[in-house]
Amino acid sequence: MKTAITICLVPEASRGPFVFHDGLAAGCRAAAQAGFDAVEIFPADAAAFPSAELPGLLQSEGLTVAAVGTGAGWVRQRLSLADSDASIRSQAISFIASIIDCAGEFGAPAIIGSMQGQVAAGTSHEDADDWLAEALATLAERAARHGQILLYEPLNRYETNLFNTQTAAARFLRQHGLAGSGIKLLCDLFHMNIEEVNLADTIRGVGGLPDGLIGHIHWADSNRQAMGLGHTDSRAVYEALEATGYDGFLAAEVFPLPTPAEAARQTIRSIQALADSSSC
Ligand code: LER
Ligand code: MN
Repeated sequence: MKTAITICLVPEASRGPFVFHDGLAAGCRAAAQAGFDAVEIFPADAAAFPSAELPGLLQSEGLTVAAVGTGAGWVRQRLSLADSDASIRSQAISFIASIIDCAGEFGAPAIIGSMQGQVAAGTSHEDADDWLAEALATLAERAARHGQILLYEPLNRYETNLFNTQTAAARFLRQHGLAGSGIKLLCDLFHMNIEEVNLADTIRGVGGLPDGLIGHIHWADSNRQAMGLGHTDSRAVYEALEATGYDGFLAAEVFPLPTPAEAARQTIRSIQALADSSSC
């Protein structure tokens, strides 16, 4: 498995669960210094995506891009894929599509987390599911043009009422014929700690056969700090991921606590210890 760490480029999300908030160059330097393979970038929008600056930084620091977040469309513009207003849904799709294009240039997938939105009052769950499914199909097609998957991230109950568990999200993807369409699940261990009965069992369930739906991991402890600073059984999670054959990223989407550098070092330590003692 490969390691990644988050860089937030959005001032409005300065208190969000991202490790580095001091710009792209400083974030890449710190990521490389801590020993990460890749960065996960949270841009304000496609226009602000650092397409010009990024290649040089990746090359000089020996990094790749693991994934690109789209949540700023929700944070800054309140756009979402499940909005009952079709024109908002369409703006949300365009917002994400243009980020998919930016991410695709760097060989990375985009993440749909907060941008999925919620079932609004007065809207049926069924309608919201259909809107979300339609949007995901369109966006997966866009991602496929770049040879990329699209990452769909179930969130905890305080952030969405669409799908809170990985199993419910997997069922939704399968029911809408999306499971084989290049859409994969992002398993954020923080959200899962709130919602799942057992993290490892869930991972084995959605990541194993028949469709191997896990595409990315947000490697966060139970309190959304770096792994090892909360009470998640990281070994059980890691072994479950290995059992499914997962070889993607473990990306630290965590608070920069006690400091960004220490959260980065702790994340690397947590993964290294598991990798060193792994039988594979
Ligand atoms: C939000 O809580 C989250 O986990 C992000 O990855 C979604 O954009
Ligand atoms: Mn997440």
